[in-house]
Amino acid sequence: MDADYLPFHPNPAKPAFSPPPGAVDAHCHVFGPAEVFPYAPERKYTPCDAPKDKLFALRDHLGFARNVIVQASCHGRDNRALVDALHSAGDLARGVAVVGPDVTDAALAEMDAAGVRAVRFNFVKRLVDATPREVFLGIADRIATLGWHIVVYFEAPDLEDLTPFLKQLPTTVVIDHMGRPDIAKGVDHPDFGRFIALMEDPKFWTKVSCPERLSVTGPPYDDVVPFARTLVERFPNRVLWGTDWPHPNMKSHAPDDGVLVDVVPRIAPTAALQQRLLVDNPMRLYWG
Ligand code: 0GY
Repeated sequence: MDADYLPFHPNPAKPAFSPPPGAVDAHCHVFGPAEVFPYAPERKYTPCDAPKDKLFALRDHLGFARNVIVQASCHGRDNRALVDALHSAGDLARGVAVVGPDVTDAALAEMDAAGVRAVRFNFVKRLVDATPREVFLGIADRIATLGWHIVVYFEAPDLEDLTPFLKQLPTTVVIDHMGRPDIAKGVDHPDFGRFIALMEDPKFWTKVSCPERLSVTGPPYDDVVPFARTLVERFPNRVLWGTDWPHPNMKSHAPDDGVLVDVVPRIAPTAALQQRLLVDNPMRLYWG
């Protein structure tokens, strides 16, 4: 089965930046291997296999201690590859699952025991068929009782329409990839202002991740730095960072994860900000 996009970087550089002890890569995926954990029939793309042992080797190579593994759309609602990786990682990983309204309480309890701490609601139209909002609200009420939170993935043009729904959700809400701003518009554009206004509500967190997807200029992603740095400095206790390895759907280039880690000191310029971004915040949310 051939992947629809570039394979992940085979040999990422050792970053110049040393993450603080206990650093968490709070957004990454495991894919397959397909012969053990087949991809979902309803998927919108076919990924390259990116199994757990490769993820753990990358974690060690980059100087990180822990992972938050996020269920991606290519595995649909079949969280077996995720749960298997969590079991292998022991206390060194937590998970974000994708479930439907038919998920049983027993399945939720099993995922909780494995280390799942959130569900992901995906609104990106090229990745998933739409789910009615009442369905998401029903799932939200059920996972709230487990103490889980909600991770949402959407693109900037959908923010205005989604805002009332997001505010209605009963848990902490983590927004993937800064709400995917249009970097070409610049950091002072009202669209990014709308995202910052949403973040003023303390229920919202965001991942200052994915410069490789958002950048117009490419590596080392200078054009994305002001967006992420603004969020880190303004909301230092509600930001997370992740590699997004193995970078599904990247067609422009296969990002070097070492180069991505070297973006961190540019968006979190002090040791205190780095400690919150990479250690304190993810530990509070996923290991607290
Ligand atoms: C990401 C981004 C992407 C894919 C998914 O669930 C997914 O398939 O999240 C993307 O293509 O933007 O966060 O890894």
